[in-house]
Formats: sequence, structure tokens, C-alpha cells
Amino acid sequence: MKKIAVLLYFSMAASVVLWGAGSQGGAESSVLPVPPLLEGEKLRLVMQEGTLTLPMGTSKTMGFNGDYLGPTIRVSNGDQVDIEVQNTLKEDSTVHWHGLHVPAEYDGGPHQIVEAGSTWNPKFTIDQKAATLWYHPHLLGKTAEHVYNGMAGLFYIEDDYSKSLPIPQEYGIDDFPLVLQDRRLDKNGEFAYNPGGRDIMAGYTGNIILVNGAYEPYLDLKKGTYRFRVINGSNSSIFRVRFSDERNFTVIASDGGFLPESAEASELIMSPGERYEILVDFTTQGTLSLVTDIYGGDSFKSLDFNILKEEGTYYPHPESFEYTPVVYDESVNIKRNFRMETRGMGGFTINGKSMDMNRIDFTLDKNNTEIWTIENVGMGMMNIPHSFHVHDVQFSVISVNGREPDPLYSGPKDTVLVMPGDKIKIALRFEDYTGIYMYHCHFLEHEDSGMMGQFLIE
Ligand SMILES: [Cu+2]
Repeated sequence: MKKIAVLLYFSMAASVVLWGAGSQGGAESSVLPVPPLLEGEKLRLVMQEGTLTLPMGTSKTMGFNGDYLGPTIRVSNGDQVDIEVQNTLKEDSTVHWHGLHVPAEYDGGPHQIVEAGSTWNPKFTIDQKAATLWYHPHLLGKTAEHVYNGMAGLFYIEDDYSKSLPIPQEYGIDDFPLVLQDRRLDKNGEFAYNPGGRDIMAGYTGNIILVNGAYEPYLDLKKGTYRFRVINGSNSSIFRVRFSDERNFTVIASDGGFLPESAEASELIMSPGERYEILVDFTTQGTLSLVTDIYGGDSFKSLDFNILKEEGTYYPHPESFEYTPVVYDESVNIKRNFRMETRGMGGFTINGKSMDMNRIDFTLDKNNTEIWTIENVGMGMMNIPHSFHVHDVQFSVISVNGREPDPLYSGPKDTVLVMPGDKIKIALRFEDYTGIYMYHCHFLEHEDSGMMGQFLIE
């Protein structure tokens, strides 16, 4: 098992690491909500308006099959999936399956608009290994607002291998999703999407953290080993996630599935859209918290664990997992460069260009491996972090600023944090499907302001 204290590349990034101090607190708390499971051959998602009542006020929201967030879709590798997506909102939207290897016509990007009042019916076969993926709207210029209002859900893939592992896998019992989101409450205790120019540049940072849509919830747990699937579901906040007692835990999976070797860590640095699965042992009775620090913002106690006297089940933490990296050859594979640039208020470009639905940025061949270098060149006054997300594939990180990636970046990834000055090299292999897919910054305000492009697989 690899041991790491912090993500090394992060502390080497060009910018000063600004973690806030202080904490919110005080309100009555509720038990952690766990989204219902949605399983079977025919699935149904209804995009609908709703409200979310927190101790401080009631906000207008949007959700899937409910007021806020959506059910956890759980499928197995090889399943044929038929999803009816009904849009009962007063406006158009889309549903993108983030991290899923899926035919372009069902990717749910900006080209697959689900008009207000209409229904979209993607059908595809799951063809990828066990992973914690998620789904959310991806409408051009409206992604940030729709996600902020609550439209997001988890999409679990299991397979024979994941089911055979001696690790916690009882959903909502010893295997919990933790969707972390910051939201900005106004003086009425409500959150509404209303970003100013600075919010678009620096991120629409919140003043509270919600976990699965709840404010400072708690979990009563027996002693034992637990698996948490952590997702940064924020619009544009980088989170540092840790326990209040600074304990170590074992990271077993990243965005697209299990790591080749599990890694011991005491914190997770997560940009929007990134996921990690961790195993943690609770061995003594007492209370501790999950803490979420926002990069450049405040620090929040976000979830309390009350560890009971009763003994539960302990599991060994596996040292390694089956993992197939993308095999690449730098002397043969096609190389591409992506320069992410911040140009004044609200101007975000990749390779000097802003997203245009009518422009294909490049075309690539099916059954090819490519090496992409992503660089955040916005420096000086424009010292703004970005991230890079590619649709259709899980990639392997080759290097970060010329160095071997941190152990947490050694497994399958679909989103990477790109701090100012960073240069990240990834290997990607495109198979099975042709058509148009997106690549973009997953800071949603940046994405909506043009930091996106599209490629065509032929
Ligand atoms: Cu960005």
C-alpha cells in the first residue's frame, strides 16, 4: 500500500494554497439522507421543480424524481439499459452520464437537448468496469444553474470482480455515497443561482456544505469498516476532504474505478466532478466529523459520525486491485495540446477558442490511442484553477509537471485538476463508438463561459 500525506503535485502548484479556517454550526441536525436506488432494465428519471428546506430557509430547487438530487442508478457491466428521461421543467435541459463509455447520441451533452415537456429515451449497453459515476445536465450555457439547483445523481456500475471483493457493499448500510456540495445562502437562508462577474472567474463558492442535500447531517454507525463514495458535486469549488481527528483512511478507487494499488491518505483534494472511494475503520465509541475545506474559502464540519458501542463488521483493506491502464507509446501515438486560458472577465478559452456548437475542434480515428497534454496558462492576475474532463473514456495520467502522478492519480480518471502553471499529460484510447463528444473545464461557470470544445470520432 502506498502512503501519502498530501497530494504532492498540489503543494507544488504555482499558486499559494489558501485554505480557510472557521466553521458554521449550531442548527438542529438530521440523519444523513441516502438517495434511493434505481435499478432494473427500464429506468425512469423525471426532471422536476421542487423545494429544499434547510434549518435556515427554503430554496427553490430542481431534482430527478424528487425535490433535490436524484436516485442512485445501479447497473452491472453488460446490462442493457433503457432510460426514460422526462423533462417536466419549464425549460430545456439535458442529462449527461459523466464518466460513462456510451454512444455519442446518448451521451447527453449539449447536442442531446431534452426540451421542456418532452421525453428522451437513451438505450445502451454498459461496457465498462465497476465505477462510481454520476449524471447531471449539460445544456450549453445552463449547466451551472441546473446543477446548482439540484440536478445531479450517482450512477454506479458493478461487475463480477467488484461484487466478489471482500469490501463493504451494502448500499446505505456500510457503503454510503457522500455527495458534497457548497451552496451560498442569502440573508433569507435561501440559495439561488445568481453569480456576479467575480463568481464566474473565481467560482460560485458557498457558505454552507450540503451532504446528499442535507445540512450538517449525522450517521449513527456500529464499530467496523465502512466504504464511502465521495463526490465533489460543487459547481466550481476545490474541496479538501478529511476527518476531524486527521485519521488516515484507505483510498481504493478514483473516478473510473479501482486503483492499481490502494493508497493510505489523510485528505482528499477534489475538483468538481472528481470521485474517490475510501475505506475507513471506526474502532472506538465516540463522535467525529467529516470536514470539508473549500480552497480559498471556509472550513466546514459537514457530517457527524456517532460511533456506537456495538461491534459491526471489519474488513481487511485490499492492497491492490485489477486495473488495466491505457497502453501508450510516446513515439507512435498522436499528440495533442490543450492550453486552458483565462482572458479577462468571463473569457475562458481552450487553445484560444471559445465553445462553438457549429465547430468541431478536431477529428480522431476510432481504435487509436492518443496522448494529450493539458496546460493551465492563465497566470499572474489570472491565477485561476481549472480542470479537464473528457467524455466517452477513462484515461490514464502519464505525468503531472513532468513527474510521475500521485498514487491517487494512478487509476482510471475522467477529470483532473489543472492548477495555474500545471502541465498534465494523459493517455486516452477511443474504441467502439463514433460521433461528437465534449472536452471541457468542469468548473461549471468556466464551462458555461466557453471553456469547452468538441471532437469527432470517425
Ligand atoms: Cu476552469
